[in-house]
Amino acid sequence: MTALTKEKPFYITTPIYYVNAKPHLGHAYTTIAADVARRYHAMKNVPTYFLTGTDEHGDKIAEAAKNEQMSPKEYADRISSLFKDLWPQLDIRNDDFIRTTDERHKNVVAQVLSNIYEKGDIYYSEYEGLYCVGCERFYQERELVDGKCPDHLKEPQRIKESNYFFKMSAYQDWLIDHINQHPDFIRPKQYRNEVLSFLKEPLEDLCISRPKTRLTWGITLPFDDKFVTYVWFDALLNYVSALGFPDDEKFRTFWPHVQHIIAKDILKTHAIYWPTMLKAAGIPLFQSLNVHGFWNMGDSKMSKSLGNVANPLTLKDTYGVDAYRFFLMRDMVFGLDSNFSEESIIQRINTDLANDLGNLFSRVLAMSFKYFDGRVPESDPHVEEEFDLSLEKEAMDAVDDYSESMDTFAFHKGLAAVFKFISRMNKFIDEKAPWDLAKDPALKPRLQAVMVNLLEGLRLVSGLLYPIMPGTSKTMQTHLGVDADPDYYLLEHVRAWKQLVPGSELKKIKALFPRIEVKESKQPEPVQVTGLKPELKPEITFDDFSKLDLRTATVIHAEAIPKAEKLLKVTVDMGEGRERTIVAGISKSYSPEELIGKQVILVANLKPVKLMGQLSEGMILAASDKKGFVVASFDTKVKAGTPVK
Ligand code: ME8
Repeated sequence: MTALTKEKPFYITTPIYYVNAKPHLGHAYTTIAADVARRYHAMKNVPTYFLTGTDEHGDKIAEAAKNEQMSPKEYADRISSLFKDLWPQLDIRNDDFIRTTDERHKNVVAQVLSNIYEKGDIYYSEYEGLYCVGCERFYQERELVDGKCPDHLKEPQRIKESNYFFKMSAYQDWLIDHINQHPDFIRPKQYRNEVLSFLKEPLEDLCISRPKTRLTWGITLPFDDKFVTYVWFDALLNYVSALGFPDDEKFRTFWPHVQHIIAKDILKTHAIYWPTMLKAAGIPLFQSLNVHGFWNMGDSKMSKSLGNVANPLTLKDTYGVDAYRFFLMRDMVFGLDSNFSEESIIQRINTDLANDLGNLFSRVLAMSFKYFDGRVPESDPHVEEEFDLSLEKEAMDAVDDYSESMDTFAFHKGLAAVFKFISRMNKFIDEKAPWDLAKDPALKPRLQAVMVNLLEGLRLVSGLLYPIMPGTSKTMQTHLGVDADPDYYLLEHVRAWKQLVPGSELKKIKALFPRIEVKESKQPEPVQVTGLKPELKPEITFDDFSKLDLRTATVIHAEAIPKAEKLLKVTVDMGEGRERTIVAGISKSYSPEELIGKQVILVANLKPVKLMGQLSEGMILAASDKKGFVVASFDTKVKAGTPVK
């Protein structure tokens, strides 16, 4: 057993969601991700705290309530409870649910505002600016796309009024330094770069009030009762008010370890407004802002204002809560956008859950019943060693890869590590052929060793899957005869090899995840490849070949090059913070969105050239036929920058 280093408490927050419409899959994703992170950290046996809630003040809510002919508070009560009641149904176990209309929150907002005002960082002035009601914030011209808010695709309103301002600009240089000195402050790194690049231009001060003549639905400013607090200045403070800032024990225990999860739509408010507010208020900064991409439906972001949303409850009812949680965590590369479709859920369930995991589980249990009467056999370590019958090394590698990924919110990678081990176990069965060993009584010690290793591997998998699929994890443990012991969910215990007690009883299972039958499956047309000339090029020596530096790389950005019909400008991550730009002639075969997140093989030492005015620093390998290109990739993800031989 490897002793784990002493870990610190863990405090995780989601954005508090606006109550102007019902929850959809995007909200479910963030909140499930926070739940997964919370459960994973609980496995390290540290105190954890998980906060979510609703954001209830401001123009947007006042408008929505008016449309429903309700008072803002009645309206907020109704929608807030939809969020609050949804989470337990998705097996989300938050410790607290904050509402910005809670007295405890309003008091903290007033207190922090007074502190900053007394310090001299809030002043009164006239302002004219462009305001997006959807985002509840003023936009600078340079942030608009074709004069419109990039998220809501609407022109902002021009508003001119006297208001209170927070001297955000005074903290610009300090913020840039802080981000530079703390590489994990904003992650993944493309968002850190985005914020740093935004901060290259001068920051404006932040308008933090709304006159009551225009809006009354908000927290009254403690130093001027003719104004309410700007909704973002109010909302961001939920992360401290919920812990009982400033004196509560909870605040002292958890605040120093806070991790925020958000999507990229609210990057600037969290990466710029929030740290400068904390600094001005004399509150220590958060540890990391963990930023994920958007779930898209069709070509655009799934959003309540666009109306193209997927209902998390319907999906959960159709596919089951664990399969739904698994799909969300496995399919989205944390940080990048993902396209949602029901076909992709079905594919994940059938491939990963029914085939790879489910079949393995029922196969191993069925064999245990057939050969050992449904009991865990004993295994002789010498036999394991002599005949190479141990899975321990692969299991430990899986735990290490899983932990490294889960620690940095790369849930998709954590799951990929578990499923790599699952395929290893499936291969192990085929290689060791227990059915052959069972034919010869002299080979019984080997059969025992094989089965113990498989059962042990499944116990380990059941533990690693707990944060993502708590129900499945429990079902697996019940069938492996170990569910009574809460220790089985401690990472240290999960990692310890050979925990199953010989002689203990197993339970049969039909199917952990039944396959989903798709009635109309459209088979793709077979590709007709004609006119290919398979002429081989002249021979080269091994030395010639070894001059090539081939590396794995992950596509992090791709865009069309104007006026270049076939070219895409592709930015790849080569690991260890190295990025390259490649101009690739594959735009007829791939859209930029399809490429993002793909792992490719890069000729990394090709002399850079300029193509259509763009520097291309390498080449991406692809198969080419009459129909176009298919980019070469791997069946399992490998670390970016790994040499390809
Ligand atoms: O912005 N894909 O609330 P909000 C992925 N009240 N995640 C999505 C998503 C999508 N298509 N759509 C929404 C607010 N989300 C403020 C926050 S915090 C102090 C105040 C998720 O209801 C994602 O987490 O618009 C995103 O950041 C959040 O919902 C926005 O929720």
